[in-house]
Amino acid sequence: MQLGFMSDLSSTAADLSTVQSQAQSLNSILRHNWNLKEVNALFAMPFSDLMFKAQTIHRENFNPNEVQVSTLLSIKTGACPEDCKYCSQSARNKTDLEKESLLAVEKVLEAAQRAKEMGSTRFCMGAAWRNPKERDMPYVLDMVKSVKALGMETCMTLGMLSEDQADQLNGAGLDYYNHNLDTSPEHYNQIITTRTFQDRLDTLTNVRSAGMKVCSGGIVGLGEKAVDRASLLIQLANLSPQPESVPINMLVKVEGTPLANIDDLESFDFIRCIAVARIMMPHSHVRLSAGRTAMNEQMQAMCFLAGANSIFYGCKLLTAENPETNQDIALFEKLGINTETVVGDTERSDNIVKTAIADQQHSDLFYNASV
Ligand code: SAM
Ligand code: DTB
Ligand code: SF4
Repeated sequence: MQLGFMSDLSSTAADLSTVQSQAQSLNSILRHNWNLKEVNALFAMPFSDLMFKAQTIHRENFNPNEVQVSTLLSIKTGACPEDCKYCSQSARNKTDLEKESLLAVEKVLEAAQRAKEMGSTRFCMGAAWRNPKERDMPYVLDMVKSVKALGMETCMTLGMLSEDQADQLNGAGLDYYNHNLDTSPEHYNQIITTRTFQDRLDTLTNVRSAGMKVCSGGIVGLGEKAVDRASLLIQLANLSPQPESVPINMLVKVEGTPLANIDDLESFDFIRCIAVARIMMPHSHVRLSAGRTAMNEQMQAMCFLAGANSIFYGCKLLTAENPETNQDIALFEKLGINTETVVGDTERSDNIVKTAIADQQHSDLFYNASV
């Protein structure tokens, strides 16, 4: 009788664990057919319920106490022909920015080495281009190969890419290509008119077909409506496969841009956006991206709770300020967060970097890059 009771109990426990694991896989299921009604409903959930759902999904897929850290470098700054209304680098915006030609590979490598020493695992190189010109390609390919040789993951964001350019970057070993959708298709024309939303999707297709990982997200706080944030996330989540990395940028308001004086986005709306991105893209790294200097530690902690598990690390983004590294280290310590590691061959990397720097010793620091 007792045995029977025990065996009933153990079969109940087995059933429970099956139900739990089914519930778990249902929670984390990857879907590419999200619709506005259900995403609006996620945004409308009571805050605590939304955070609980996002954190549950986060824990099913990631170590909740690990954050991936990437460092950014602007390899070509300003004088961009595009008209992105948020951007310090658009030639149409009258900002104080000093423009710079494409950096020499040696300079890029030095910055990557510093980033690596700081504990960054991915080095992201950004250029203020509509798209790279053919004459730029040998330089950027060289940058990819050299940074990769350090044992770091590489990422670039150079604007639109043709199929051939995407293949070349993939051939050089580029791991990730960042190209953001920026905002919803419905709000898009308020923000950029010099390239279409479809152009952006086409670049993402070229990146994916070439075999690279996709980093794509957007900006919030551009004066969009709540429904635009839902619509942007639908565009991202319904990509198949979903982007491996999803940067959610809070607008950095830059003097001289048309959005310099726009109203701040309510903090909870930003956190909700991270949580909904986590729920819709359970396997992606969601990056708490630009705008952290305007957030206090508590807000950033809420973003990690909502499922953000990547940040830009280092005191500068492309042109804007980012928190100082010692502030980030202190925050991670307070929260018990560790950084994700990438295993590489350090000795080999050190030799390659020394040779590459020696090779470059006599080259100019800048060359006359395309705008
Ligand atoms: N020129 C390339 C392009 O636009 O594709 C690459 C560099 S661009 C600066 C990369 C992304 O940074 C933009 O798509 C946008 O999402 C983000 N970004 C630029 N300026 C920003 C700002 N002021 N605040 C927040 N995000 C910004
Ligand atoms: C992304 O989504 N955010 C980064 C990166 N991709 C290239 C850029 C943020 C730029 C912030 C404003 C600036 O530094 O000029
Ligand atoms: Fe800025 Fe990139 Fe737009 Fe140029 S294309 S204005 S760099 S966001």
